[in-house]
Amino acid sequence: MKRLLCPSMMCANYGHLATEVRALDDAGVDIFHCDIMDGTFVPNFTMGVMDVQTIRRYTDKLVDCHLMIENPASKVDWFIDAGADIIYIHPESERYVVKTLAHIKERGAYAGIAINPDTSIASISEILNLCDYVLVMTVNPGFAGQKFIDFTRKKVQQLIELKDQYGFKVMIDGHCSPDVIEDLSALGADGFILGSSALFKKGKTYKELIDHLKGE
Ligand code: S6P
Ligand code: MG
Repeated sequence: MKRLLCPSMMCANYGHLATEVRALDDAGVDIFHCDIMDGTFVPNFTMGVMDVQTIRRYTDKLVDCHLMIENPASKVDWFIDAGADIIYIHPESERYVVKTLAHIKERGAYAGIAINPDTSIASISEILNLCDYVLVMTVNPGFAGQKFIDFTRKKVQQLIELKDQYGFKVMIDGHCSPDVIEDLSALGADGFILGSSALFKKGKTYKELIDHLKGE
């Protein structure tokens, strides 16, 4: 099964963002992953609307926005207008998740949820049928370069068992090293967010790294 490889753009070199986007696109990545934080839902600030606009300008590939913000309902339009194809919201931060996922789809984008390590599958079972993508956080959201939280592997496995019935893709975010990618890909995960563990500042070209990570 083809793996979806998704560079985490908060790890890119912002002094040369256009060059980075073009090089990653040429290397064969699938989805550009944009981490949007508000300093409240997670203790950090990273990318914003203008960064998404810039990335959109330099690639025709899919662009996702992972909204790590409180009350995302009032902000999803900003990111769809900026050119995002996929919007992930955290159900932990939104009171009316069903309504917001439906709105994302009405706007013509793909709807996704991102779930924290402490969010159970039982608590999201009602909304899985509205999701095109489920992004499983295998670290606590907020920062790149963290350690993989081992107990999240079981949740990945459970979601893989449900994905065909509901029709969503299982995406993994947090410490996706080459070993983690091999392991979870063999289980049936569809895609991986690539940050400091597999893609950036590795002393090799993006093409060399992506060719290897494709595992074909
Ligand atoms: C973290 C964020 C992620 C990171 C990515 C970094 O809150 O959602 O997308 O950017 O996980 O990858 P790594 O390999 O440095 O853990
Ligand atoms: Mg992310």
